[in-house]
Amino acid sequence: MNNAQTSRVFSGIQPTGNLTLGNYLGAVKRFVEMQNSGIETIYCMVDLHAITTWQNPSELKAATRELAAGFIASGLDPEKSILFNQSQVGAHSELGWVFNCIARMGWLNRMTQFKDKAGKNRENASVGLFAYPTLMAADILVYHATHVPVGEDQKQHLELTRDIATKFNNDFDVNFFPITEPVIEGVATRVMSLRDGTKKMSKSDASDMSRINLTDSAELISKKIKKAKTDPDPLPSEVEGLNNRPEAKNLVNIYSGLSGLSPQVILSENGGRDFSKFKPDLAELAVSILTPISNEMTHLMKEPDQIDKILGNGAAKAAKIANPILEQTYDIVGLIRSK
Ligand code: AQP
Repeated sequence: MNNAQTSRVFSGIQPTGNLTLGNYLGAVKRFVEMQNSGIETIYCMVDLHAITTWQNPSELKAATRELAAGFIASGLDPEKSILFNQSQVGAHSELGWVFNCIARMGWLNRMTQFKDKAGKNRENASVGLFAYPTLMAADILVYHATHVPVGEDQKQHLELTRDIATKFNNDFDVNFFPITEPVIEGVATRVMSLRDGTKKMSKSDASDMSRINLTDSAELISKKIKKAKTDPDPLPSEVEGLNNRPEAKNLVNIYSGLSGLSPQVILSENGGRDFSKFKPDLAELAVSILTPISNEMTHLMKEPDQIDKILGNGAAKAAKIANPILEQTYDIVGLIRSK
C-alpha cells in the first residue's frame, strides 16, 4: 500500500455556537489561505464532535448552517474547497470505530482537552467526549490528509492522530496512513479571552464579553474591545516588554493577526501609547475586517436550503475520496466486504 503522496489539507470546526475571533484567526483565515494556494482542501463542520456534549437539536442545526455561512463569508469557496458536515459522510464514524480499537486507553487518558471539558465530573462525561480524538483522527486519515491547519489547543490531538496512524501501519505491517503534519503558524494560534489573558477565547465561555463573535455588530465589537481587560502600563516598544503581560500581549497579537503586521512593527509604532488610545485603533481594524463577513453571513443565512445544498454536494465529493480509503482499511484489518 502506498501513502498518499500529494498534499491534501483537512480541518474541522464544531458547530457549538458562534464562530469567534479565535476560530477565525487560528483556523478559518488560514483555511482560506491554503485554499487559495491551490492545495486540495477539505473543511468540515464536525457535528458528530459537537454532540459529545449535549446540544439542543434545533440550535445544532442552526449552528451548523451558521458555521457553513461563516466559512463561505470568510472566503471559502465551495467550488474550490470541499465543504460539508461530518455526519453526512458515514466513513468518518466507521473509521473512528476501527481507531477506537487501535488507540489505547492510556493515550486518551492523557488528553488535556478531555480533562478540561469533563472537569471534576469525569464519571458523568459521555464516552463520545473521551473518544473525541479517535474520531478526529478518523476525520483526517479517512482522506489521507497530509496537513491539518489548527490552533495551538489541538496540537495534542494531532500528535495522537500521528500515533494512531503509526500504530495502525505497524500492527498491520503496511504503509497505508500518512503521518499528518499539524500546521500551527502565526501569532494568533492561541487567541485569549478578553476577560482573562490566561484563558483561551472560546465559543462556549459563559461570558459573551470574553470573545468577539463573527456575528457581533460593529458597536458590540468596539464595546468588547474597549472593555477588554488590560494592565495600567502603556504599550512597550519591544516584544520582550509583553512578557508577563498576558492581556497586553493578547491585544497586540489580535492586532497582528488581523493586520498581518508583526508584533514588533506594531510596538515600534505604538510603544509608549496608553491602551485607551490603542484600543480604538484595534476596534476600528476589527470592525473593518469582521463587518463585511458578518453582513455576508446574514445574507447567506436567509437561504438555508441553499446552504444545505452546498453541504450535500460537499458531502458527496468527500465520500468519493473517503469511501475507497475506508474499504482498503477494512480489507487490511480483515473485514469481509461482499461485492
Ligand atoms: N482561542 C483560539 N485561538 C486560536 N485558535 C482557536 N481555535 C479555537 N479557539 C481558538 C481553533 O479553532 C478550530 C476549531 O475549534 P473547535 O470548534 O473544533 O473546538 P475548540 O478548539 O474547542 O474551539 P472553541 O471555540 O473553544 O469551542 P468550544 O467552546 O465548543 O470548545 C481549531 O483549529 C482550534 O484550534
